[in-house]
Amino acid sequence: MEEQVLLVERTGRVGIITLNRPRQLNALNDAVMDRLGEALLDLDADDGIGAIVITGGAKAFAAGADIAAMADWSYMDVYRSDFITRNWETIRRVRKPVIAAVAGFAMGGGCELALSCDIVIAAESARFALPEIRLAMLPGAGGTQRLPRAIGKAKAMDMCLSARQLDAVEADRYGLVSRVVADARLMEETLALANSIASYSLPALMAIKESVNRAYESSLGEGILFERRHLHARFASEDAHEGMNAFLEKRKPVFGHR
Ligand code: CO8
Repeated sequence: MEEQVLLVERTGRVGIITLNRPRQLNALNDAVMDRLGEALLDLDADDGIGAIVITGGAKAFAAGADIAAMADWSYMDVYRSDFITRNWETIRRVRKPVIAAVAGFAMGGGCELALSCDIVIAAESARFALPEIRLAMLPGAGGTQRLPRAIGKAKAMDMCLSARQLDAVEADRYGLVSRVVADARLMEETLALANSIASYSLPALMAIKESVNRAYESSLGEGILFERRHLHARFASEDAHEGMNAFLEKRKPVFGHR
């Protein structure tokens, strides 16, 4: 029987994707990353979904790219197949909020996957590292770019050059994660957050995600202009008028996600 390397479920307006290679500590091979990309795009296209959670197991969110799969590859193999760009980058096309729920090891590509998500909830057991230097490799799934943007150059250099592990408290202090929760409450807290986010107007969520991401890709002036145009566009949405009127009428808004 084919191994189910990824589990996908829907609960209310939340899609949950679980990495499921526990024996390999959820090492990320092509099968996993192809399936992850497909699952993300499916959930993104589903009108009944407002937020997506990616999680792993109790011991590992993901211990990185699958070293066993990569060990014999040549330069021409990875260049011609567009390794990483081909499937790992699919997450960048997702317009709905994506939350990583991380327990245990988030190493190498696992840490980079978490960094690609919009919000990271860490269990107390979470351990983050970019240990590629030990393999004479480099964090090549966005790690050298997203980590300094997340935690600054000094901390990022320390992690990338020394392979140092951060525990959840340190990761929280540096801004790598959004919140730290007890392991036993990881999914409960993550789903409460995801459900609350998914209850808001989807086009407004998408506009906010796009605007925050723009901060990384543009000058302040360009980013502010982008944000302002998105704000102006909110006035063309039914949900924004519903949200403001509901506030004034002291009732709960009913969003049609339009
Ligand atoms: N790839 C393949 N298999 C793995 C990986 C991995 N990344 N991590 C763990 N495994 C396997 C082990 O080989 C072992 O298998 P087996 O039982 O068959 O021997 C099983 O998972 C359990 O692992 P351990 O016995 O090592 O468990 P420990 O609790 O002793 O240690 C660690 C846990 C510390 C997480 C340890 O497994 C470890 O150091 N793993 C490797 C971490 C790592 O180096 N990650 C970075 C990989 S490179 C990467 O992610 C780069 C991505 C970006 C672009 C690609 C360019 C390289």
